[in-house]
Amino acid sequence: MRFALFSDIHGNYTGLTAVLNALSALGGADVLIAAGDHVTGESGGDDLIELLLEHHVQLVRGDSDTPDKFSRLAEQARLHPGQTRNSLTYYQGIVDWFENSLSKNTRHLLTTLPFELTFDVTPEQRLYVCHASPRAIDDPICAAGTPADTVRRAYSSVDASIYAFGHAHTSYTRWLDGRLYMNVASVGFRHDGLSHFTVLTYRDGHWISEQHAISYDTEAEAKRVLQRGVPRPDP
Ligand SMILES: [Mn+2]
Repeated sequence: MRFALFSDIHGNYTGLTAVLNALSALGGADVLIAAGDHVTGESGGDDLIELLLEHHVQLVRGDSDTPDKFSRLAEQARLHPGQTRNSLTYYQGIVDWFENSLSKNTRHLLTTLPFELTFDVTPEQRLYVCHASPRAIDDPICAAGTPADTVRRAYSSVDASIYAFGHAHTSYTRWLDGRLYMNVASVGFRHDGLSHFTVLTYRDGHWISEQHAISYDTEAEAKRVLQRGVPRPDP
């Protein structure tokens, strides 16, 4: 059984295309999973969701897939100018982008995505996938340096052999108490011109994990972002 996992595409249509091509060159996978934050940031909208569905990618919901987070941040930026990471213009721009640039169908699909997926590969081997952790869609514990006890607590409500997530845009694998924790991000919102994805294979009683980083045409993506007028975060 072979899984392909990636996360935090954040609208990077060009990066996603490169990932799908690279995956196909590697022989494909039985199950493809995108672990949330599919849109916002780079060029893709309806077209990106269509591409994912065409490739039968199973989707998990991320904290950037619906406008509520951006509405909240816009409110904070309005009340406390200069104290948020980005300006009110950016946050309000993203709220408007959801309304004006995505079809009703795409918005509906994004708001009804599951928060988690579970795959029982054997009676003993369960793969669990969510955007950040089972306790919060934006749990800030997904980076590699998180203390072991914090990680244990964050995922303790779910019993699995492998936990896959994204949210922090750095891929890694980590063994803890005989369980594997994997960050499978990110395809988009990067500064190194690379898109990351993970191939996870269960064969003859063993898991094999491969994490890939591949280049994509950053200029083509930047051009698409400009052409479409997608709001960009402040530098
Ligand atoms: Mn996120």
